[in-house]
Amino acid sequence: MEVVLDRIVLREVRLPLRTPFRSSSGEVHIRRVILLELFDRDGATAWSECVGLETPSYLPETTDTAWLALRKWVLPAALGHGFGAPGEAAEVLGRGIRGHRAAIAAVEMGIWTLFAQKELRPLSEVLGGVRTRVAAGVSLGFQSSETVLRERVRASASEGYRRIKLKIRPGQDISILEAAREELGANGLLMADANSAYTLADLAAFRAMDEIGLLMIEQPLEWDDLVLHAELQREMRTPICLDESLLRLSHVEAMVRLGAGKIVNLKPGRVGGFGEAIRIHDYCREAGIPVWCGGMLETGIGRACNVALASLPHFVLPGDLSPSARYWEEDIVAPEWTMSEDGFLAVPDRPGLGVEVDHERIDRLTTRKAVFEAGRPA
Ligand code: OSB
Ligand code: MG
Repeated sequence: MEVVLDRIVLREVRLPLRTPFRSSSGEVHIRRVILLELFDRDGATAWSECVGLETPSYLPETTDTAWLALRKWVLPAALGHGFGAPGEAAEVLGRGIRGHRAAIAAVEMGIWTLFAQKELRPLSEVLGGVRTRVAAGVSLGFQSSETVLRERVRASASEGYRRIKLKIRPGQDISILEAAREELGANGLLMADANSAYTLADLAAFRAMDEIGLLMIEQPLEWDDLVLHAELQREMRTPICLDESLLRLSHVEAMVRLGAGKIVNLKPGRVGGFGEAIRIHDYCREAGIPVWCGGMLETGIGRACNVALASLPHFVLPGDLSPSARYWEEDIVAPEWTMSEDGFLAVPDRPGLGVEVDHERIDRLTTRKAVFEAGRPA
């Protein structure tokens, strides 16, 4: 089996979130997403999604920088190349490129999906997945009041979510976490994500959080730090989980060596694609580091990729994997992603992504489009 891409279509679509998502790294009202359509020489096609956000408030890469990196460097490396196996893609696409992991990942993940499509196998199976369903958690942004937050926490628990994550920042942390703990009871899985809003000077707040019985605290300190996280972890019982600081396997290895964290939030789009995500998964399994699948407010296309990845054996904690209706009035895939009453998303057992992509709706949502072909300068 070989994949040779002879055409890739880039589209930018704008999809309004049902409710704005507020974190310490800003607000998202409308998701500006790059979608890719990959065409194999033999006629097979696959869709993929780039996770870059509109602003560089989470990581440096954005929708616009990803478009540029795709057009100038990643697509020229991808088009016309003969891929003998999907595991070869990351090296070929990323050669000579520092950073731009989301741009690289978008094509890399599309190539895995294309292999799955051509082999008539579910993407999850091609990745090495073993689960038929994956546990869902919800990531709740800042709410207008503590009353509203309590309602959201209660509603999320009764919808079935198996873990609740609250965004926090200095001044909006202890009280909302205590409120959520009260709503969930002592045994409910509760965690916090700071998106780098704190420094080591906030030790008093961390000490107070240590009393709330959090499953973990995600990325409390700088987005590119490991050393200070190691200092903080020595001061806290609550496990630190890293997100922004982990852009490839070597960062995860450094986290473990330094003691900078005990849990990994794994997003394939953040680490350059499925190949690197699988290497991190395998390393963490060996090292005894729990892994869970993070989210980037994906459409149904990126969600299919996350669900497939989360079916691997060492995804041992619920992911940020909510159903379509938590984000969108209407998703761009059919069937939409739904969650069972006990908080699971089913892993599709159909070939490729396992969901149908709504081309017409995507065309209506498209704000820019560009076609790239092998052997033709862009
Ligand atoms: O820090 O995990 C994060 C969304 C966008 C960017 C970064 C993050 C998030 C979330 C939302 O927490 C997770 C989701 O997709 O539901
Ligand atoms: Mg995070």
